[in-house]
Amino acid sequence: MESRNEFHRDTWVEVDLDAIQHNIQQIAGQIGLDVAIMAVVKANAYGHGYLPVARTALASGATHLAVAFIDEALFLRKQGITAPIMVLGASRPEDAGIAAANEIQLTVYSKEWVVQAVPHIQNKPLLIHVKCDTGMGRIGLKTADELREIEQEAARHDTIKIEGIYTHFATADETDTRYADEQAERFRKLIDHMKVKPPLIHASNSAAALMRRDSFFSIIRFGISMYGLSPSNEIADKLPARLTPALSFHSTVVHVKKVEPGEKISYGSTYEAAGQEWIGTLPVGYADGWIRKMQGFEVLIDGKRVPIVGRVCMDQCMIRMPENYPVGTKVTLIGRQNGDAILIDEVADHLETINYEVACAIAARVPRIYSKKNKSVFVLNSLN
Ligand code: PMH
Repeated sequence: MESRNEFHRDTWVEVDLDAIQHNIQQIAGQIGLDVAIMAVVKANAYGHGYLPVARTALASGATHLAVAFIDEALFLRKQGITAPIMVLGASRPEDAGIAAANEIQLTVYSKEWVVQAVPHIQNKPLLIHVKCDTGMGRIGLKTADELREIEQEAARHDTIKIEGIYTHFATADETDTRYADEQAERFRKLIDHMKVKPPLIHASNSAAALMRRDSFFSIIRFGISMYGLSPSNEIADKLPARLTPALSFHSTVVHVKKVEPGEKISYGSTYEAAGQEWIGTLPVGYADGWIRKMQGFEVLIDGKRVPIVGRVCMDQCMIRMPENYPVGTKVTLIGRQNGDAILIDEVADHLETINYEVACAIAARVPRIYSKKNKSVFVLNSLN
């Protein structure tokens, strides 16, 4: 695969590609053979790395990829990905030509967009997915009239083909299904109005794919749970599949000191040693996505939980250690050590956010190490 890039810092992310394969196999077992899987790899594959995740997903049964923007799709094409890629976000009509030339499928939700896009398309046709806003309130058309207008306009041009129609749930990750039921019903009604049903009809994100059998249609858009994470805390213990988190986050003690009672640690001197304490310094900070709010949370060292003390700096933070662990000792920020584990959900709870945001926030400068069948296969360092 990729050439083995070196990196020179003691903080890294590990991505277990077998876990991604396992999670895709789990969902494939749930949805059955007649439903396809679109792997959602936007935002650097939720922080896991575009290319290794895209390749693993395609090798594990996904047939399509989804990203948010054309630039992400172009990046995948440049790296040699030939599978169908769709863009979930809004694109400019002027970019219809470059999308078509690169076989990138776009999201469309107005007739005007089609009219403006057509002059930009040259040889290859543009495949579009019509987005319906059934209650998410983000992008999409709402009425059968708007849908008919797009269908009619697309039918007038050989260069535009409606490949799909889709919607997105706002509350599929909640146990109360009423709002999602309404969305599904609105979506079904809109599909009924279509003169010609397109090849792909889709609605399910991970939560709907896991929790709503009525919403599979022809393909699901599988994001967060491909990475082994629950779409929400609310449904975490109700999931029908056994998911394995793919990402872990590690650092290393790079400096150790014994401090005396009253000595202060880090900016603002917010932490004061209560007694004689062993303080370790880690080369990870808020510029890596390990944000200042992590102060007061814990990390694992030697299988034990220890507190982060003092303010988190841009590139470093400090921990209080129960004993004199030597420089070079591995520290786990997210993941397992011996019997204990710090789950990404726990970090998200501490930060009053969701697991999606924690994964996406791990900065590009943190090297990613990929493993397959327990072997390290390659290192991706965005700085190379
Ligand atoms: N489809 C669309 C249109 C999406 O925006 C997303 C995720 C997915 C599918 C995949 O969802 P999942 O990761 O829950 O499986 N989009 C976002 C978002 O915009 N904010 O958080 C997740």
